[in-house]
Amino acid sequence: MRKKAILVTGAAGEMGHELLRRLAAEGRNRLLTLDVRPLPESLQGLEGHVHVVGDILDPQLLARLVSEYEIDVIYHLAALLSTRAEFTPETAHRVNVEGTMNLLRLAAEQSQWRGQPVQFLFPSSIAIYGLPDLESKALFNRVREWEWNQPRTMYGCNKIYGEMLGTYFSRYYRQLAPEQPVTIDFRCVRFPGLISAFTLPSGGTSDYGPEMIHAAAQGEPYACFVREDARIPFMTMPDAIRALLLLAGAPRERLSRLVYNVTAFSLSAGEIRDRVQRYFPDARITFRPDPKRQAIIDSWPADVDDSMARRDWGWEPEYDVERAFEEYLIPNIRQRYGR
Ligand code: AKB
Repeated sequence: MRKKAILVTGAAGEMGHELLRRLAAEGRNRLLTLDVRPLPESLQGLEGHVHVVGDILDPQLLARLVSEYEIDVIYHLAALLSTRAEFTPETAHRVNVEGTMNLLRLAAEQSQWRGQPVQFLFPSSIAIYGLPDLESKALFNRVREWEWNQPRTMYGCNKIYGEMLGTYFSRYYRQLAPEQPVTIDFRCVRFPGLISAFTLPSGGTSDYGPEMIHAAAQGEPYACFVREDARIPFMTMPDAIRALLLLAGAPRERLSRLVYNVTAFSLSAGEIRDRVQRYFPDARITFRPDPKRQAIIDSWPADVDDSMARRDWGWEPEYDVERAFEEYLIPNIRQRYGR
């Protein structure tokens, strides 16, 4: 008899950290997590939880998981982020595209075995957008899901293809086969830059936001790699996980799309500096733009329109910019660094 499990890939990463805490707090204790790294100590020992150190590109490992577990929900978080992916685009393609394809195939197989849908949650990103210049960025201020889908990074290309693959698997996979079609209940959220009080990002291009806040709290100088006026949307990590879980829990018939924008607030790098200095007046923040990373940020929208998510599944961030700093980021970060 196979054991029922919720599979979380990329579980040792920033999103995995918050998702596991949240799922465990909800008493969902049949978690099967997968990552190339062991889990951080703080996440070890969750009741009923099995962590596997391994690669989503390893077919034997995935086959073993399928033989041991009946997986009915997959949170596929594993990915190489936008900056790191530019240094190793082929590896990024393997992890972000082939890895996603492997997981979708696993979901299809599971759904056939079970004779029931497997839910597949996929975090996408504002990196799937690509505005050609700053004039367009100013003009098309809050982009909707179907606008400007012209990414300029490998990660953005991988993510938009992941959205398409998920949609294909959900609606058309084996559409001409004689047997019953497989059913994958694919649901996707396009996230803005995410900021956690408890973990630091690595390999992303929106990293300057969280890095600036964490550096100030540690009393360290920070040279921001984008201009003061560089603006993109952001969200706190708890809101990001809330969005994923809300979407996962929404009745299927309420969803008019498979891919949704979500956001909480839009800030320029200079505005983040100003907010940080309110709490840490001695913060030493300078701006030393890296033209290449700046160009990536310039291609991402200043804000996104998330009205579809609000309408279809009641999305609303808990943390607007004021609450994000005042109630979540600053107190928790102060405590973390003892300042
Ligand atoms: C990155 O910067 O690559 C990510 C993202 C916006 O998806 N944080």
